[in-house]
Amino acid sequence: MKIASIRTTPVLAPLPRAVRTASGTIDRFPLVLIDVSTDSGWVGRAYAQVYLPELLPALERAVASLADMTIGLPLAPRDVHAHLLRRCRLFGMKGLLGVALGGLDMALWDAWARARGEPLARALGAELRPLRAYHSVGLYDATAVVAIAQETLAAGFSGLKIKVGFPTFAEDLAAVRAAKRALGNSTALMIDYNQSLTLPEAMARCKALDDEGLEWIEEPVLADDLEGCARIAEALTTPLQIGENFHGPAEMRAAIAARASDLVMPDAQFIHGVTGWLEASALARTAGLPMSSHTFVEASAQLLCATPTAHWIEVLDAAGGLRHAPLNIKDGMLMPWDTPGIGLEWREDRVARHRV
Ligand code: SMN
Ligand code: MG
Repeated sequence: MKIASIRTTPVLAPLPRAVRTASGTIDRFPLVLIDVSTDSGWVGRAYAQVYLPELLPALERAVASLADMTIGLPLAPRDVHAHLLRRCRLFGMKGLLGVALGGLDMALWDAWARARGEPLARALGAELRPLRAYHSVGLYDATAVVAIAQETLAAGFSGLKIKVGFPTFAEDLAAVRAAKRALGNSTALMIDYNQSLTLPEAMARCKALDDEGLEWIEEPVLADDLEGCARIAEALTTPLQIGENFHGPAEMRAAIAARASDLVMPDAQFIHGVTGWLEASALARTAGLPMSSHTFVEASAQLLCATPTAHWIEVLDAAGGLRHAPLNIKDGMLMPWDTPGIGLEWREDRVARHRV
């Protein structure tokens, strides 16, 4: 079976509500939908995402350019991945190109699993199982966060992650305490600074939050300041979480070597797709690090089933407004879909409406 053609569709996917972070707001999710067709008629679907609408054309071009290098190759996702890494060695595989590789890789594995008639997890040798799920939302002050926490409980999540990084620490603390009070003791609370603090400010704020019963503190400083991350992790009892900005498994290896965090949460596209995730999950296992996901809830659900140290699945449903199947969350857990591949089918009417 050979790769026959690859179609890219840029969209601005609607969200139930904007995601405000300390490092910018996402109103609609800029996605490139990727459809791989094979000469046997199997189709694979995935998407890549970029947080800025202005970068959507560049991401689409990056996906299409890599796709051009794969036409006519056998549908063997690991071999195609190795081929693309080799072709791009002189330039490197970071930023937009790495993200394009990640999206394309997911679409190829999707086609590969569909051709076997199995959900991706099962095709990778793992059984489907419920995954501990948390609701991931933006930045809310102490008043607004209460309604979000109540919604999280009603929707049956095991946890809630809120953004922090207000101008003052007092505002962060007030939001954390209000969320915690509304959630009660049996629902976890995580917080995410989205790299917004300097090292001294992060050290001060994180230490002051250390007794608030948080499940983790995420990205307090620049994600590539591995030494700064390690110093904060060392100073805290609360676990430090990073990983959404690991560009490929090699960056995760470097972070582990630097003891930059207690937990890891690679992003399925930034880590270079299914192939990169499998490498990353092996690194997490040998280092003994719990591994969670970042966005990409559909692919991540399948992948976490095959991840030895699987921890939490993030539910930030970037493509939910364009997709047929709803997410299945019950008793705090997300149940991965028992359908071939990753399980993405687009609602074509919605895709047409949100196409750029
Ligand atoms: C995040 C980053 C970018 C878009 C949405 C959410 C965030 C997360 O850092 O951890 O979900
Ligand atoms: Mg984050």
